[in-house]
Amino acid sequence: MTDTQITFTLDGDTVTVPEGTTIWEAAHGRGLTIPHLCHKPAPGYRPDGNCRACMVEVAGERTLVASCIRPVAEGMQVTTNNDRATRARKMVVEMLMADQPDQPHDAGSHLHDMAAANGVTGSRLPPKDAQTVPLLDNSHVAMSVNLDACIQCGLCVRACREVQVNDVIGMAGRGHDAYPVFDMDDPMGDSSCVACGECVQACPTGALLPATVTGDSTDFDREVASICPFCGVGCQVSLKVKDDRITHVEGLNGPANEGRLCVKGRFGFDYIHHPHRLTRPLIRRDDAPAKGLNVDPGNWATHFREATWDEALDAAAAGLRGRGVEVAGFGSAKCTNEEAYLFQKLIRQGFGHNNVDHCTRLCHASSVAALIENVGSGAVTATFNEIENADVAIVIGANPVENHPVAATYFKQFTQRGGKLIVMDPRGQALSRFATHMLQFRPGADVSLLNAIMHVIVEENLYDQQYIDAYTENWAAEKAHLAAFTPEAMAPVCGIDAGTIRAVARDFAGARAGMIFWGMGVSQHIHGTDNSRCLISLALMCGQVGRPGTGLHPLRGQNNVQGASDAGLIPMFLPDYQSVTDDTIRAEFQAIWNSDDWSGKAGLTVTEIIDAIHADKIKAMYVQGENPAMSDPDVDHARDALARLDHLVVQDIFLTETANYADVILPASAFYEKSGTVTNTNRQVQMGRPAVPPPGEAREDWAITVALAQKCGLNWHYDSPADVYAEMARGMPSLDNITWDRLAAEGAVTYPSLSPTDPGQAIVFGDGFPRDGGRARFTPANVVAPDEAPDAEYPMVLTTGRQLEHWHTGSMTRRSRVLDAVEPQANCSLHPATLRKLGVEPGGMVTLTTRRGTVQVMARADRAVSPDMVFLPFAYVEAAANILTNPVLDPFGKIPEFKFAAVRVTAA
Ligand SMILES: Nc1nc2c(c(=O)[nH]1)N[C@H]1C(S)=C(S)[C@@H](COP(=O)(O)OP(=O)(O)OC[C@H]3O[C@@H](n4cnc5c(=O)[nH]c(N)nc54)[C@H](O)[C@@H]3O)O[C@H]1N2
Ligand SMILES: Nc1nc2c(c(=O)[nH]1)N[C@H]1C(S)=C(S)[C@@H](COP(=O)(O)OP(=O)(O)OC[C@H]3O[C@@H](n4cnc5c(=O)[nH]c(N)nc54)[C@H](O)[C@@H]3O)O[C@H]1N2
Ligand SMILES: [Mo]
Repeated sequence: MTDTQITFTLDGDTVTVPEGTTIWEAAHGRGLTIPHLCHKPAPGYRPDGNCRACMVEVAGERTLVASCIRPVAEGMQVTTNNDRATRARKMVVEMLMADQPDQPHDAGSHLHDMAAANGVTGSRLPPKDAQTVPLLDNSHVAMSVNLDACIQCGLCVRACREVQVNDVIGMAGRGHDAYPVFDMDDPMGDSSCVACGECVQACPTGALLPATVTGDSTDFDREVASICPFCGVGCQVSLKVKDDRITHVEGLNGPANEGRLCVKGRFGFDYIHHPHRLTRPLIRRDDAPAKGLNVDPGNWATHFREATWDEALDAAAAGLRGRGVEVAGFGSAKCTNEEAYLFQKLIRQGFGHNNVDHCTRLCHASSVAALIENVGSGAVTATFNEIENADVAIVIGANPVENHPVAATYFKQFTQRGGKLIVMDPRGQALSRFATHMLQFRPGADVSLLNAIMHVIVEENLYDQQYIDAYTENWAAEKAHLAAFTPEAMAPVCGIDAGTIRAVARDFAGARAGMIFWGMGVSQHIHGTDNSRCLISLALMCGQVGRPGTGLHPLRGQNNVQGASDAGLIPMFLPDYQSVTDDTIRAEFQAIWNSDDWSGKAGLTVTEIIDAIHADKIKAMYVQGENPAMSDPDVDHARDALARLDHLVVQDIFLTETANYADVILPASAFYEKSGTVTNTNRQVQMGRPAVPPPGEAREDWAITVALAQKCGLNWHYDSPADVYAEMARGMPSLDNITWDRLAAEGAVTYPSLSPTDPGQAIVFGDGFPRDGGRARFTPANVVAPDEAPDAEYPMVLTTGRQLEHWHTGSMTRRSRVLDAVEPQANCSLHPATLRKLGVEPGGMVTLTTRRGTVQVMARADRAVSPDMVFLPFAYVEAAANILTNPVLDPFGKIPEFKFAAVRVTAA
């Protein structure tokens, strides 16, 4: 669309709209309902003009025109409401209705709405002949296929092919007999469908429906707009609620997701209704068995007894109050900004020190360390959606198709438009087939590969001298450092040939606009900070920061890990990464909190806290919405620490592995049961709203923390999350211009926002960096080998990570009906040749042994995994990956090396 305005007449009224607007859009904008079936006004579905349900009359034209594809023209006279146009539209709708089943699958479908709006009740036309294709297919756990309601509009094909770029659905047959098929006409449940449900959301008739909808998708009591509680993409969702239960979910047009969702967001919501939900506070029984991983979450009465809130809070506080440095806290990236803020404030103000951390330590801590060091800010420099304006993008150590699936749809669309995608991962992955270059290099060899790429950029003079001069420092040192890293010297180290390294260097440096996305494969190493330093240097030397289509984007993991970090849930930082060691800054927070001073020494990190428990320095803990008994490295060591504590308070929605060790368990509300703000990977602060009440006596996390603080002797008073937000924003310049009321009204604002009406800056640092002198820095990095080299005893490499359907420690997703049905069993992946050597059939059991421990797990054959590696997801308690992982830390980010351990694999 352009700035040029067009004036025309619509049903006699003079209307002015931007050039390029269609008649349908102009009419829609004025509240007129013209039927439309082949497109959706939500983004992503351009009109096709094929359904003819939107015909209108244009003066001077012989035939009626399809309003959805006809742009308005200056002076055009459009009539939508005369007899001829109305009759034509009604006829189309009537013909479609004639073929609909007598018992509609979805009486609330868009087609039925359109029929009602056009006064079509029955149809005078004969129904079409009996179908030759199988009409009903309930082979999928999440969706039903009802082809007797299909009108061949093709929206499902476009949903699958163009929006999600999955290419599972196609059309078979011709004309009136066309019908959608999955893969090679397989039952949907047997096809390669990943169950994003985009087709269901697009289908206008109920031919494709969520399995939970039977009869009428509008049969709900209310719709609530909120944010998906799973990953850092932060998709906006519409929750449909009946009898205080969520029945189904649709994507809303949020800034990050534009209507799209993935399988977890669309079908994984029902964990909140699981019978294992904690509904009353629990206190460990005096006669309980010794602490250990021995509680059945559905039958805990031998270990715990129910208590009133007052009794439980008294018990929780009794073990914490007055114990100062013996106390530590793990807050939650699954909770809201307000909840994270209160949690760190409680530890600091209540116990006088900074021993408070959360899962960011296990996640992007090293990336953040490198970003703060060299760019001056730990957040992304551009939203992932900016890939729309890029011509080259690197995805390194990240598997977004499974872990940020909605972001991945934008990455795939970028390649369809001709964007060059460079994937760097020791394991093949779903983005590989979209990649211009797929570099399947040696695990842990990132620095050698990246330095070699940068060496070529220097050698061939492909760097951006003007940008370097204007915006950076320490270039001379970086340039000199890179001289030794020739592609020829690095090829044997990283396993990628020199020619490919040169080609990749040329493609990235030659880009008009390039972006770099990275994940856990980069950060979870003892050299994680060095890995990120290289990525930052690579972007800087090519001037690929601060413009449309450029940027550094560590894909943040948890729904609110960005926000929890921003809110100060970090041992060295107060809110907004302001140093706890700075007396002036602490004084500012003392004023805001009306508090005494507390320690000016950085606190202990997640794994340091576990070690301090073993050293008897920390004796009591408050753990909110985090499951360290599964997520920490060398988890037997972590579990022993939890058992050793003399007081553990766990606040969760389920009786997790961590809660097995608790003295007091406080039942919290799940995300869809509370209000509060969360901040996604794009720096978009978004409003979460409660859809259903918490079960039983469960309470919102913020309210529990406030009550506990009061019992610990703090004079706290907050009536609502809005109160907390107002206080939090006082100490956080990043939230300038972003008030609670504004978020409530607008749903999302990106920080920084430069004025009360600025939607926020999608791209930052176009005119310098928030460091002294305004310049970003090059920090040279050397090759450091992974801590544990494979040897004769442990000859292979263990790498751990994630799968699409499961969330981390499984507490939520293994309690979701659909997700658990799709991926029910603990599994690992091995190359088929390795399985053959072991004499194990795919699906058979293997034993994995490292220096820390042993697990037995089912093995899948997967050619994406190289023959000397095994990939193990960490969601399954019965084969917990972290029994095996190496707890050794990166010295800067203090992140463990989850991505590399020497392992022995044997047939079980
Ligand atoms: N379905 C699902 N989605 C999630 C999560 C979940 O649990 N489940 N968790 C969320 C969270 S908190 C996070 S942090 C993100 C994580 O998202 P990702 O970063 O995508 O997560 P991982 O699967 O741990 O690892 C990513 C990739 O790193 C590769 N890798 C392994 N070793 C190396 C190496 O040495 N170098 C390089 N360059 N790559 C390597 C692996 O092969 C893998 O493909 O996902 C978020 N989204
Ligand atoms: N081997 C291995 N280990 C890893 C990783 C890896 O790649 N490999 N990745 C690491 C990374 S990146 C991360 S981020 C961590 C994640 O580690 P954790 O954060 O410990 O994992 P989650 O399972 O997400 O734990 C979240 C907890 O919050 C609870 N919860 C959910 N919603 C709410 C709520 O509204 N209120 C409260 N109070 N509780 C709630 C859930 O039930 C769950 O117990 O794991 C790390 N561990
Ligand atoms: Mo994470």
